[in-house]
Amino acid sequence: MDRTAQLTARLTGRGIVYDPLSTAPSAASLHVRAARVLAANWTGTSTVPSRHLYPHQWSWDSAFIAIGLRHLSPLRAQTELETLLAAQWGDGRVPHIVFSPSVPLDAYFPSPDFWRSSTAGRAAGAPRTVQTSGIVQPPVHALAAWLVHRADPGLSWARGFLARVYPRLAAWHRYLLRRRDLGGGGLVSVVHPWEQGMDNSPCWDAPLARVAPAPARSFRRADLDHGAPGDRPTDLDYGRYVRLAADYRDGEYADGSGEFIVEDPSFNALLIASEHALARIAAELGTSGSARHARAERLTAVLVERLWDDASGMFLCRDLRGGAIRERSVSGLVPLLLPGLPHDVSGALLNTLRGPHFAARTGLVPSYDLRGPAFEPNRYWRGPAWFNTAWLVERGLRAHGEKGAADDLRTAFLHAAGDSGFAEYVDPGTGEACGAPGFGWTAALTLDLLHDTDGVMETGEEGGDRR
Ligand code: 9WN
Repeated sequence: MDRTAQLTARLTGRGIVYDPLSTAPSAASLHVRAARVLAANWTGTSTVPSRHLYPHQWSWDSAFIAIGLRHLSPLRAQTELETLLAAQWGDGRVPHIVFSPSVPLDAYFPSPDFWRSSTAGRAAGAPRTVQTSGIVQPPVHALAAWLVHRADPGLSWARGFLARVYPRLAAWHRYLLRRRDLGGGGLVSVVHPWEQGMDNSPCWDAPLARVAPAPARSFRRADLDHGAPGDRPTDLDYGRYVRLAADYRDGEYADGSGEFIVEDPSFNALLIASEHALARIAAELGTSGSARHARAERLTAVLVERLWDDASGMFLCRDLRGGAIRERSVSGLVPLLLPGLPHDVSGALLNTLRGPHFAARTGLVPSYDLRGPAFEPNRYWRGPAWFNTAWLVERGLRAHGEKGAADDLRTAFLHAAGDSGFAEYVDPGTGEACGAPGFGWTAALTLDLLHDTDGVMETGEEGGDRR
């Protein structure tokens, strides 16, 4: 056997798909380098997104990280999710940050003394022994739990993993569906831009404009100690984030009265995908998942009814205090993940992805409309390409049988991730690294795309579009 054949056999044996004609040694070295990032960011019970910029556990980061970790260590992947879920509040919410007590207070702002979860969150059932934030992030967790279980069912059964996480995941979805349907139309609302995860997207400019910023002298940003100001949100946006979070805290984290209430396509699509996953978990545990699958199908129909926009060929956000939001962001493409979309909707989404607003030179997906008035290639969620959203779109393309486009996006992802040193995000035109290096989900999802090339997300009951 020659060297190439030996390498191919070795990688194939480890579940890495290796194409000797294109990316010869890079698949192996990418795997090793990505694993090193995850080892460096591992705290013993969870993984930080970045040692310096984000030194605690973040909710949707942990879900994406677990999806990648399952290829390295299913035990670590299970532990990652269990650590997060252990910080769940009594009302079912899974907090967006679980603070590490060993990290100095001034390492990240807003810190535990800002959120005051164990006092201000008492009525909502915040845990007493661990400090958390009081807002949430997108519900990718049931999807992650299902994929982690499937990576090593033997270990999962032996540890009772699914039986332990299922009630917590069910309570999490219940919180969202019952307490966060603030528009009364069936979809879940976010009450802070950090909840949606794409913090300073131009989609929030109009709803945020109504919010009086907290005075600049009332807080100190820690992010600028580690990130370039040109890559990060502006001080004005930060002041508004702080005001919204402080108001929510001062209202004891009760839902419904805040100034920022938005229905977002990506957040809801991830809930739907996770509800399908929860149905599969239920079935695996011996109870019927069909009611959950049916609910996920109903939610898909509501998502289309409330947020689909024919004119732009994608989903748009809805500001419940102000009306339609016309900005196009990658959030409106994420529902491609759902196999149960009407055929004309998925077809239009595919066209939009290939069209002038989202077809970037690197082959990645920009976070915001390349032709939009607010586009900035380096600033956080106002244009740069992020790896979690690329992964979601890649899985969506596969779910809709678009193998060629999915393969191209996968190749672009792996090149950009490796070349950028697993950056937090990159310029969508040049691939230039931005934000934090050695970023958790970039490394984890690199591993996932190296190992899981057929992308079986199992996000529907049987899969396939509705005609
Ligand atoms: C606020 C951790 C998080 C991600 C978010 C990303 C960024 C935090 C920040 O980092 O948000 O939650 O301080 O900017 O926008 O998606 O989960 O990686």
